[in-house]
Amino acid sequence: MAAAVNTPLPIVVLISGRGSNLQSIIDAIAAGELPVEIRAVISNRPDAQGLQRAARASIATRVVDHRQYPERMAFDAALQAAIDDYRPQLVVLAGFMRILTPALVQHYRGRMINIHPSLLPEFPGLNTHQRVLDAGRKETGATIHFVTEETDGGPAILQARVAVLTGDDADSLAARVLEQEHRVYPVVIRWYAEGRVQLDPQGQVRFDHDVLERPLRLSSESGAPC
Ligand code: NHR
Ligand code: GAR
Repeated sequence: MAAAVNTPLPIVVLISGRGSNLQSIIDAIAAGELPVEIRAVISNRPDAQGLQRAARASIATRVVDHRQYPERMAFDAALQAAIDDYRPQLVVLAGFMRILTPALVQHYRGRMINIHPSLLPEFPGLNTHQRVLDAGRKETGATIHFVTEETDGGPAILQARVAVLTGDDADSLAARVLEQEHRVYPVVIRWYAEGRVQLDPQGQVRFDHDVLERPLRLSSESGAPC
């Protein structure tokens, strides 16, 4: 029992680009704040900057280039085989930009999470910050959720809120939301590693065994869930 508690949770991180969320996870592990081991970072783009971040941290990297696969099913089969080579207990989507097929999603049911830069269920999909601005919203944020067949529609674990300011453009808004992403993603991954967050058989999120009626937030003062 004691040994199991001290064993870091093996994870695989999927990226498509810059990898700043990946970096926040790497940094939290290095700081001793996150009891996980990144077994591999897998990108669908060979030029993703996050691959260099992984290499710098001596983490294994793989590329499964979606352009080499004529169909989504074939890409996802190759991706799933690559992930399973590392036997992760959790798969973390961090700026991963390809919609995943039901077969892959079902294979990792309850073991795959994503961070999306809006307050879901509002503004799923791409180009979120510009759409938030065009809609005249005063508030936006980020949502961490379990991945299901419905893109950006899986049950939410935690949301971080960000005010939209006068004069914001998509870039300034994205930067402030990203700061919050870097703060909250390592915390939720830690909860998962500690067994505090689970997807139950009914498809509901449980936190410390209780069903979540709404997504958690993090108190900005104490960092405690609320
Ligand atoms: N897959 C499933 N099944 N469910 C989710 O919740 C998923 C998912 C795959 C990715 C991330 C998501 C986001 O946070 C994510 C969640 C890409 C697209 C998209 O339209 C939409 C949502 C997300 C990621 N991608 C285009 C596609 O045709 C390609 C875009 C590109 O390659 O640049 O796959 O926003
Ligand atoms: C993040 O803001 C993430 O929420 C978003 O892309 C950015 C990736 O940044 N994800 C999506 O839009 C998924 N479709 P990063 O590569 O620096 O972590």
